[in-house]
Amino acid sequence: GVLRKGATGKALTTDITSEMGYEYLRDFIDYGSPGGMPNWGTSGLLSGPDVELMANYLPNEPPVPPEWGMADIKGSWIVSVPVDERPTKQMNDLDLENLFSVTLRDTGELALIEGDSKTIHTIIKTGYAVHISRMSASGRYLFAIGRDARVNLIDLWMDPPTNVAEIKVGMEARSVETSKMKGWEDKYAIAGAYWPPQYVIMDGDTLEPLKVVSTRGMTVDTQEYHPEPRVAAIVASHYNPEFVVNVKETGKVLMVNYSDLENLKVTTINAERFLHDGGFDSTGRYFLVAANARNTIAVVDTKDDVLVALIEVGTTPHPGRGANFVHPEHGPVWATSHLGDETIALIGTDPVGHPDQAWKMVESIDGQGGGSLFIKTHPNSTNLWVDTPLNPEAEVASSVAVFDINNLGAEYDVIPIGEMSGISEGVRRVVQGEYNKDGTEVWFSVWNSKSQESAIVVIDDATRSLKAVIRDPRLITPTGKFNAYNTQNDV
Ligand code: DHE
Repeated sequence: GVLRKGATGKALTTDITSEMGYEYLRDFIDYGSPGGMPNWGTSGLLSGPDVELMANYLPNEPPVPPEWGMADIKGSWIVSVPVDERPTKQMNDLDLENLFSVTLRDTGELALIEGDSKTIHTIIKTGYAVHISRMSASGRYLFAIGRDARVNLIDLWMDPPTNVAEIKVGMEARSVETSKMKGWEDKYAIAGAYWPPQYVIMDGDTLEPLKVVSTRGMTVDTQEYHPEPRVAAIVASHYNPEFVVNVKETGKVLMVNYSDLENLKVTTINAERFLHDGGFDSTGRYFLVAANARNTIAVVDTKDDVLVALIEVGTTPHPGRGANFVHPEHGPVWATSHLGDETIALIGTDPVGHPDQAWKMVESIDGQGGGSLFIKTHPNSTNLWVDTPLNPEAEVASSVAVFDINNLGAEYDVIPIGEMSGISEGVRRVVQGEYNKDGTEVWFSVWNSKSQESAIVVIDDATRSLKAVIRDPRLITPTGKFNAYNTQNDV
């Protein structure tokens, strides 16, 4: 956080950094750590002088950034294409369901890539170091959030798809979502900010800011005040007109009911500190979120709005949205990999059919190593793909492990995605598998630094063999890929 109080990583307040000293800080930034800190220097992401500058900066007191209230939020709001000037039907011939929105992190852009032809259709300017994309419930609108807290609203019906509104909900942010409850489709959007620690509810088709709510408050365990409880993952409930807002430093899950914004009802569920990312179980009722620095997965019932369980897993779980599949012995499970160790934890998610396994870690299997960020499968697949982009070993960072979900005890295959890309320069971190709509292909980013070439490698899921490589000079630092249908339907 901006106050450097620590969450996934340790605190970097000046009492600690001055004790560590310049050389320690420099080497740590240079080489990274097995706990998940990237090797910024040796990977070439930061130059030598940049690393030295950062090591010199850290013993200085962090400046407290300004607040960003409704007047600032409203002042940043632009509707470039008003609703009545937008098309009333899809004007392009894109297969919108199999479209991929790809984060081009370091250029602050999205590439819209056609799933079938695998060509870049449009590049769209977004916020700084754009982070995630989310689809509206109808599938018409695409929302993106930049690390500078800029939300972009893109109308996929326009030819070409175009930014129709934008707004800045804070100074720094990571999450955006739209209302998905039946009867409320496309009505509202929400974005969560890291700084100031707050969330903002907006009109779904204009981004007009309607409500801003601070998340500052007491931690869940020691019940002490925290000045910077950042908003991490946000998902939309399918059971109630609510957003599920995960507050990192206080460890609370806020069920924010959007049916009456004037008399806002928020159910606060006490979970565990350092909530970060997570996803639904296969039924869409339970949300499983990693309290990563507590090695715990919290399970929230989004129908009854209660905490179901806190489950201890491996070191620093990082599921992305996690992976749901039916385990041959334990029934439906949800899986996460870890930043801090090589394990993959499987959690039973079927309290009715498999009550003995429900909300327990039923199995832990070993993958290639730590530094994993994302795990993926698809209802039509029997493969479980596990990336390891932050592993300090270049070979592990540039390949993925794939398991047969019907025989998890068998040795996994290692697929050298970085090598398959045909690119020879850089660390070639392989990050975030994402399926196409029908679950026959899985797409991986080969993520190099801004000045080097990157690519997307498409694997045929059934044969685990190379299907296509997308190389294009515009594909600069591709990271997250969001298939429109899968994102819209929480697949
Ligand atoms: Fe992410 C999701 C925060 C660094 C790629 N990332 C998320 C979410 C949060 C988050 C809170 C969940 C959003 C949601 O569901 O609403 N990410 C952070 C950070 O705080 C962190 C650790 C540090 C930072 O400085 O931002 C961070 N993230 C990264 C990266 O470096 C990654 C690998 C590359 C990039 O593009 O920046 C990265 N994060 C992603 C992706 C998702 C994500 C691809 C969505 C995964 C999905 O399948 O839904």
